[in-house]
Amino acid sequence: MAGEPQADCVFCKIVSGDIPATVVRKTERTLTFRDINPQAPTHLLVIPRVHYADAAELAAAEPQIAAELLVEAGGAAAGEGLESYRLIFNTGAGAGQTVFHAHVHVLGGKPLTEGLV
Ligand code: DGP
Repeated sequence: MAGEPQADCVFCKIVSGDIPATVVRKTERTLTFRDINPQAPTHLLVIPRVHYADAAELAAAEPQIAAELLVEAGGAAAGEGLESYRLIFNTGAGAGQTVFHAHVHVLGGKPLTEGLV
């Protein structure tokens, strides 16, 4: 069912606590934790607790939670002391999405003026 936890989803397992993560921030509806494979000095992931395959599906079904991802991303960036940062929503395998539970990457702590990451 839409939004329900998926047994084979690594981020659902982080939400449930079955897989550990370095959580830096949480709300009733979101979780923010450090990426296991950081691509920048600060690399966080903000996810909804509910399961949707990507950010567009989340936004269609739960627009308030989708908006909260952005609020949390900004709050997390400020909490890391970042003045500049990049938000990335990889959507689809062809765009590099590997975990099919909606998430936004928060990248910062190095110059990000060239390339995508
Ligand atoms: P994407 O390519 O947009 O689907 O990014 C998924 C990110 O999730 C990738 O940067 C690595 C991260 N990741 C995958 N598995 C885990 C995990 O078990 N723990 C944490 N903290 N991050 C994970």
